[in-house]
Amino acid sequence: MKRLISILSMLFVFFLAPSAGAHSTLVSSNPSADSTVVDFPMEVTLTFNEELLKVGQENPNKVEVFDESGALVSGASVLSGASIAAPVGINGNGAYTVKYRVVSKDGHVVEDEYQFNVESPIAIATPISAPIEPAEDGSNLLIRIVVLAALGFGVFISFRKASSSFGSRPR
Ligand SMILES: [Cu+2]
Repeated sequence: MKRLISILSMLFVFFLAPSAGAHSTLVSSNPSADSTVVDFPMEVTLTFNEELLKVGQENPNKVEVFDESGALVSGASVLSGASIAAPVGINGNGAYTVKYRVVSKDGHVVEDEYQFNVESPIAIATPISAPIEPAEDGSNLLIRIVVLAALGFGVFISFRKASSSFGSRPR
């Protein structure tokens, strides 16, 4: 038994060890790591040294871009052979972090992150924020309560109707 284990472990080392060093590595990216771009990028593209793994229609590979506040600014990742890209919505200057998690052909997960900077001369000084909500005054609150009560009543009535019609359903 001990001998079998040692033979198996030798086979394991012989066949699996070389592939361990052969998993995907990032070859290039756009915007590239630690670079400064003057135009707002429309997407972030990462290119690896080999095709990334795709299981059926499932894409286990992901690239995400975050702004300085940690907010996600990228959309769904699109895999194309050895490249993976994600559309980004960037309209402000600053440092952006690209995080990726990809699966090599050999099944190994490779994940890392890098940063790039955006320094556009046409950047909006203060990023467009969500519209300012009007202060909740008394009448506003009352309207809200009335609407909520009406909604609740409507749900109650339709529920009663549904249950009574169900009860009187002919057999
Ligand atoms: Cu590997």
